[in-house]
Amino acid sequence: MIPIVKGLVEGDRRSLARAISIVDNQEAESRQIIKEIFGMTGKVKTVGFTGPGGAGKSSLVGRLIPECQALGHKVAVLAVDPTSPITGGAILGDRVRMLGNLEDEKVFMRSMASRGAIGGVSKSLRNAIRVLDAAGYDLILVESVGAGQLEIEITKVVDLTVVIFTPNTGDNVQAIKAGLTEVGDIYVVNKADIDGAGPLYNTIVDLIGDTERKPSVLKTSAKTGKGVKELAKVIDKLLSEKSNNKDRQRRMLEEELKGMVSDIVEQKVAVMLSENKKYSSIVDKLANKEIDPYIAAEQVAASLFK
Ligand SMILES: Nc1nc2c(ncn2[C@@H]2O[C@H](COP(=O)(O)OP(=O)(O)O)[C@@H](O)[C@H]2O)c(=O)[nH]1
Ligand SMILES: [Mg+2]
Repeated sequence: MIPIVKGLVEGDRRSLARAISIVDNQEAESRQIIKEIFGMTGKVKTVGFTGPGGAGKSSLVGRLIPECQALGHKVAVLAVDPTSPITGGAILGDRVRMLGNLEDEKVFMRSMASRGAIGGVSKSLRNAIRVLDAAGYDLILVESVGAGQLEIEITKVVDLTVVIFTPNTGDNVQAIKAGLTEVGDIYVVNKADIDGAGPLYNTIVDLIGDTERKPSVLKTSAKTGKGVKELAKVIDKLLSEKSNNKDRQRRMLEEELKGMVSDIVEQKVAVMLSENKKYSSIVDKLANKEIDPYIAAEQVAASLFK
């Protein structure tokens, strides 16, 4: 066992933090770490929190930590915000610290730096979750910014998705209709302490409570703490229902594998193209409008895989 893996398995937080950085930045050592820990993983459960900026994701995650600890979980938090790797995690830390009285030793918090392509973020996240799993954390709360395609990708990596809305982010109903209805296992109207929470809750129940999946819709206030314990219980219940789903785990691994195979093939194709003599003459013909793009692509593919 390499020292960093030994360290994180034995509960050394610095080894853990370092290992997460390594897999997050996809450094060379990442491969060795994953190789050594993969066999130890598979126990962890993950919950994604998504929704518009300012909805109260960080605040709510902060409130959920002690509730989930009270249910017996060893909790870690990952914040995924590629637009703002520093502030994402810093704000989360502030929100959590604000609440005080946390057993800081027990919770592990980290923001993911993963920049760039969406595939890169999912890869970093999957591996960071594995590292935490090997370190003995059994519940990972993942906060992501409400950012379109990335958000959807993250829902594929986690076991359960909580979508958070509030009365004062104007675009709610549009956002709900625009696809977030598909991804949530639980819908939360946060800031239940302010005006408009009730009507928004009713709107969401009307829009999605009746769909076939019947997701739960809850009201919370991260400010007062109201509804947070109930949310923790619903999360816990849904997770234990999902935990025996071997098919789902297999599907998630297969999804990851497909992505990795595509990456390898893509890199190989790039090299093959750069070395292929016919390629540049096909580009010439295309540029001169002697052939159309479909024909050009077929000719290139045929010359690569003959
Ligand atoms: N009144 C009220 N304010 C809240 C509540 N939850 C969060 N906030 C405030 O809303 C702002 C955004 O919260 P934050 O957790 O950073 O949202 P995030 O961007 O979704 O992570 C902060 O000023 C919080 O103090 C709540 O339940 N009620
Ligand atoms: Mg936040």
